Amino acid sequence: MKSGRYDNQKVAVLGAGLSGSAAALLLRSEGAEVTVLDSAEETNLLKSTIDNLQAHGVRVICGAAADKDSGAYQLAVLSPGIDPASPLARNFLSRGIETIGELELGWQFCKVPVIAVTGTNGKTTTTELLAQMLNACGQRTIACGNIGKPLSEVAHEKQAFDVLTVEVSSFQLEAIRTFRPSISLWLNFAPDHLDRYRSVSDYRAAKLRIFENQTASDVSVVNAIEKLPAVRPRKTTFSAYTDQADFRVSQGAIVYHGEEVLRLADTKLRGLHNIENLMATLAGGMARGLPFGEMVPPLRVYEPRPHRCEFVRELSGVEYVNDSKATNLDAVDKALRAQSKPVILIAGGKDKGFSFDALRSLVKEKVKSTILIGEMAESIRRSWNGAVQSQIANSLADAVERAHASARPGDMVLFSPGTSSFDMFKSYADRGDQFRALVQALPKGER
Ligand code: UMA
Repeated sequence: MKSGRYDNQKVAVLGAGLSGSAAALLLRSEGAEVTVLDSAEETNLLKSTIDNLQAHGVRVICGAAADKDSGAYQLAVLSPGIDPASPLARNFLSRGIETIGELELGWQFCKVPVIAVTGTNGKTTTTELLAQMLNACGQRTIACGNIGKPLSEVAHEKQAFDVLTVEVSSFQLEAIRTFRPSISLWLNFAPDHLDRYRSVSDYRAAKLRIFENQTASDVSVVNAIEKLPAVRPRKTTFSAYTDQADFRVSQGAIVYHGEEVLRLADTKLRGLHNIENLMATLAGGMARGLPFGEMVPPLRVYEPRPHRCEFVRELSGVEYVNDSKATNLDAVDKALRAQSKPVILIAGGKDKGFSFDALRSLVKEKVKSTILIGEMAESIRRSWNGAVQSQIANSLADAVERAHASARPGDMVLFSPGTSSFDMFKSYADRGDQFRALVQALPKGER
C-alpha cells in the first residue's frame, strides 16, 4: 500500500452509518488501522456496509461490545448522529482519546475551497440551489455533507471540483477543530434538537462554530435579522423582513443595493423563507466572483425538492401538501404563514424536548382543525387546547383518512409535523413518501 497521512495509526470510527463508513474508507486509504464501532446489534446494521468495510480491511465491533471496547487508539472519529454523552462516545472521551468529527476529517483532505451552509431551516434547499447554480455557471461543485454524501467521501474521490458546497449541521460543527470554509452561509436560527442539547444557547454555540476558523480574507453571508457576535470574515447580509441588508425585497423582486436582481414571480420557489434562501445563494455566488446575469437563469428553473411544502394532489377541491421536512416549529410556522386557505393540519412525531406552545396563536389564526400523530400527539393537544379543535389519530393512514373526511372544498390538508419522524418512520423522507402514497390512494368522489 502507498504511504498515507495516517500510516499505521490506530483509529476508531464511531458509527457505521454513512459518515462512519466514509470516514473509515478514507482513513484506510491513508494507511490507518481502522476499527468501526457501532452500538447497534449487527443484525440492525446494513449488511452491505459491514461487508464492504471488512473487505477493505476494517475491523467492525457492534452492540454492547462496542460501548465497552477498551482498545488503544490514537484517534477517534465521531459520526454526527452520535451524542457525545452516549455510552459509546463517553468510552472514548473519558479515556482522553483525541476525538474529531467526520466533517473535520473530511476537511483535512479537501483540496479545494469549501462553501458551508448552516441554519435551522433551508440548509438543504440552499445547498442544492448553490450547487446547481455554480455548476451551471461553470464552477464545478457538488452538494455534500449533511445533505447526504459525507465530506470524507467526496474528499476521497478523484473527481475534480473547483469548490465544494457543504451543508453543515450543528452536530457536525460541534466536533470541528480546523474546519475553515472560505464562504460561510448562516441562513437563520430557531430552537431545535433539544433532545441533544441542554439549552437553545448550546445548540446555537455549536452552529456558531462555522465562523470559528474563518479569517478576514473569507466571506460570511448572514441573515440581517440575526444578532450574531462580531465575526472576522467580510460580511454580506440579506433579509426578506428588513431594508437594512445588502440583499432585500422590493416591489416583488430581490434587490442588491438598489439594483433589481431577480423577480420573484420568475422562480418556482414560494414563501419568504425561500426568498431568503435565494438571496443567500446569490450572495454566495457573488463571493465566488459570479455576475448576477449568469446566476439568475439557473435559479429561475430550480424545482423545489420533495417534502418541502410539496403539492401532492387536489381532490374534490381540497389541496394536499406534504411538508414532512418540517422537523421543528420554525418550519411549521413558515409553512402556515405561506398559506391563504383554511388549513387542516396533520402534525406530531418524536419528542425532541420542546413543546408546541409557541405555535398556539398562529394555529388559532390559520388552522381549522388539527389531527395529531406519534409520541407528541397528546402533548400538542394540550399546547393547543382551546385554540383549535384537535383529534388524535393512531397512524398516519388514520390521520389522512380523518383529514379527507373532514376537509371541505377550498380547504388545504397540510402535513407539517413540526418534529422528527423516528418514533414511527425511518426518516422524514420515508414519512413524506408514505403521506404522498396515502393521499394518492384516496378514492375520487368519496367522502
Ligand atoms: N449510533 C451508535 N451509537 C449511538 C447513536 C448512533 O453507534 O449512540 C450509530 C447507529 O447505530 C448508526 C450510526 O451511528 O449505525 C448512525 O450515525 P449517524 O446518525 O451519524 O448517521 P449517518 O448515516 O452517518 O448520517 C449522518 C447524518 N445524520 C445525523 O446527523 C443524524 C445525516 O444527516 C447526513 O446526511 C450524513 O451523516 C452524511 O453527512 C441526516 C440528519 O438527520 C439527514 N441530520 C440532522 C438534521 O438535518 O436535522 C442533523
